[in-house]
Amino acid sequence: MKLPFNKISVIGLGYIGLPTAATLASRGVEVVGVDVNPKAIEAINKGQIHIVEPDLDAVVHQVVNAGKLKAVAKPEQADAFIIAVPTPFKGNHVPDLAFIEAAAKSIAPVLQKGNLVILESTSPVGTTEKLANWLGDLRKDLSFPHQKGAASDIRIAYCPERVLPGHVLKELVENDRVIGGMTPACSEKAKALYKIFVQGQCLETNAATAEMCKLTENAYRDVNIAFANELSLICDRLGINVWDLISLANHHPRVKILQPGPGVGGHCIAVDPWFIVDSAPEQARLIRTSREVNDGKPHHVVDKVKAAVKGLKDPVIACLGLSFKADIDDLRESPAVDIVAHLAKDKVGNLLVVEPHVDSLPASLLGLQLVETEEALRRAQVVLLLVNHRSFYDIDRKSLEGKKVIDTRGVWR
Ligand code: SAJ
Repeated sequence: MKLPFNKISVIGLGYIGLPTAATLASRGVEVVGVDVNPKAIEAINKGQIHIVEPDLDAVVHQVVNAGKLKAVAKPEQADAFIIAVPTPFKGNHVPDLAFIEAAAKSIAPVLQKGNLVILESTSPVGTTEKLANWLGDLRKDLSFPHQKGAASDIRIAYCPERVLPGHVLKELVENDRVIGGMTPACSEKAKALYKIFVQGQCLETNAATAEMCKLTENAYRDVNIAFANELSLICDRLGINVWDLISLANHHPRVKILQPGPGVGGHCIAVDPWFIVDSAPEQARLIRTSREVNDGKPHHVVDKVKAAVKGLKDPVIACLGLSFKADIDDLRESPAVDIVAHLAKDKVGNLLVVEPHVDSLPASLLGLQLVETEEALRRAQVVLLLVNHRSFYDIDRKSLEGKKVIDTRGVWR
């Protein structure tokens, strides 16, 4: 089968870029990955990976050995460019587009007539238009969709990723994809690219709707988690078991409440809703409040621990779980880490930390003890469960007897 693109360049080889590059390469396309991190380049060119994602190492190993994927520091000519760089926010929750701008500057010199440029990074509405403008300013010899519409030399589209960390390789292929071309011709070309590996539907729309769609998906989840977290605060006040309550309410055929927790972590759900708030601050009231409710939850947990240790002499506290969600080893942007760090800073007892998925503690928890579950439970008077790892469900309830238990995930409800 002849592929519609012979050579594709992926800018940014992180949690999205590397799996995308490897998947494209596994379909026979020549893929050049570009990254600013020399360690990432070195690892990938050896057929290894620098991030944690199940099964990705085997695919990268195979495509690098087959000569289909290589990593470089500076972009070279290609038929299509996929930009998958981070979009963090600055102080005051304002989105920072510096990485996208740097990516645009790096590909501008190698762009050729007929090229397709796709932005995948989570972005505020209007970013694809900005990207087109940055490229247009640097390459006056080429025409872009915002200048020439369907007749443009370069096609540009916004196509967000929506894969769940831990299931990336499967979801990249199976999930439906939103394709937001700056013109219908741009969408058509981008769709041809995704059809190389996507089995789900490729749904065409415009760039602004596609940008908003990505933000909406994560804001929807954040608002729904905030509802559950707010319920947990109300139930604490009223002396009701929130887990039983939600389970009962969810028997209603049209009610599906999510689960409360110690707060919302990860790199997406706690960030993306702010991009909507920044774009429409007066209208995005519910979205902003949900962020505040979810960001407030770790403080509520810290207060509960402080109340639990009152009156105890030299209290020992077992903190179970550090990752931002269950059964992964990713500790970044984790409310569990923040809670333990806060307890340590305020010197709330002797903290024993349990995290079965890591061998060492992150920098913010240096000085604390990382121990096995059994030891922590044996020594502690207070047990604080922060992550619903599968192994914690197996804990013998007898080992909790006589201890004060704060279960933020409903594992022992
Ligand atoms: N959480 C709860 N209660 C719940 C569900 C989740 O407290 O009922 C917490 C988790 O513990 C975690 C946080 O929310 O701290 C986020 O976890 P998650 O599993 O909801 O989502 P992520 O961040 O791993 O991935 C999300 C996904 N988006 C949606 O489900 C709408 C994923 O599909 C996106 O691709 C990803 O963000 C992204 O890259 O944007």
